[in-house]
Amino acid sequence: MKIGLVGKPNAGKSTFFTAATSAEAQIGDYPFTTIDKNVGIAYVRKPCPSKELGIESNPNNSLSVDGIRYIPVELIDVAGLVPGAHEGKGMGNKFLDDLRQADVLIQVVDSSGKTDLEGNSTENAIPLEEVHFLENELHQWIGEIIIRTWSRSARAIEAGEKIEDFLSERLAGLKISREHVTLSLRKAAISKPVMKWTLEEGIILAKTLQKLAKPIVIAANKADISSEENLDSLTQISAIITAADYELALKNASKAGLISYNSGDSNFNLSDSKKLNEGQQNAIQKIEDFIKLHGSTGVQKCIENAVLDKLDLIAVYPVEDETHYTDGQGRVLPDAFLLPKDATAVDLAYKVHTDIGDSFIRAIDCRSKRVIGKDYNLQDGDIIKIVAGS
Ligand SMILES: Nc1nc2c(ncn2[C@@H]2O[C@H](COP(=O)(O)OP(=O)(O)OP(=O)(O)O)[C@@H](O)[C@H]2O)c(=O)[nH]1
Ligand SMILES: [Mg+2]
Repeated sequence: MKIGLVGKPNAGKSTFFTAATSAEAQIGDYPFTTIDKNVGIAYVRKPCPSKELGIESNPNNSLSVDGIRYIPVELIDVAGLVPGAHEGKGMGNKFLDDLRQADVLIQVVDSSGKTDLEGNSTENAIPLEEVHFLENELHQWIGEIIIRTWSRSARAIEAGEKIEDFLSERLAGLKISREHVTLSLRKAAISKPVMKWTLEEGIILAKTLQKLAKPIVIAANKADISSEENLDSLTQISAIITAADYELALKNASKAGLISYNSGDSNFNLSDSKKLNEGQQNAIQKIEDFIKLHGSTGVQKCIENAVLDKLDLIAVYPVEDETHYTDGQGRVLPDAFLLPKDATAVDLAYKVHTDIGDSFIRAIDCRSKRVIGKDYNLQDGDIIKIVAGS
């Protein structure tokens, strides 16, 4: 599971990235601070079944703290994108390659209006323009890949190659599946003969492909210095209000032992043993007011919205012993896997290991101890034992 952080330069992508992961990225109040991508691990929270079952878990691929399972997802922070990137402006399209493997994107928007589309200081920029230009650049990028050397491609299609096959193969590197291609072709219903397609048709397909294969969550960042009007315009398109630098400050204060705070929380506690100086007290007060008003700093909310809402993934716990919920090494509820809502027992088997998928015999729902088949539709929080042949 990979989430790409995208947006214009200076919007706060690297701040968001550093706040959400244990990795560090360079942060600067000038455009193109980031050139090479940063990759780190963020977490999605789910209730850990250990709590409900009254047992201690012993996680392997994830973490469990106070009855909450933290499931890792990869976060990729890339260079800023400017209008005309598809024609080589700014860093050009090169960095888009860093996003090829992303399943979902979070666009960090500077909602304060204090930077222009190139990331330079200004006044009264319109944040919604960022949203439109970024979509446009993504559509150009995908559209151009579709239509590259089209006359040769079209001849192959005319000669009998199925367009679904051709496009799925061409777009596989962008993590666009055959299903995405089929759905997009159906939705776009382009009547023009394939031989006559130009970039225009490429972009029509790219628009639906992007929605399916790279859906976008909008973070209305720098909300701490935004006008209500700007924030309203973004929340009307379902943006999530964020203050990435507040999240970063809370994370650092927590590391320094000044406060106790978990990402996504709607409050934090000051440490009894350490005293804050006046500057720190003022900063903390501002953050507290923001969180009271908006519910949280919004960073964790964006990540969970991307994974659990946009991608609609569920968490499933495979085990080898259905009575003790352990793996072969005796670890209790070791792994939490994120899978699509329509995933089946055999999909989970393949996720554990290809061999286990290939030799799947049956599975057991460990809560009810009932035997379930290949096609059983997994439910969020399921604990499943897979029985496979050797
Ligand atoms: N007020 C405020 N400033 C922020 C926030 N998030 C980031 N910033 C500031 O915005 C500036 C740019 O932050 P970066 O994280 O480097 O932005 P970026 O999008 O990674 O920029 P590039 O790498 O140049 O594309 C820095 O001065 C940050 O401190 C926020 O939520 N509120
Ligand atoms: Mg950056």
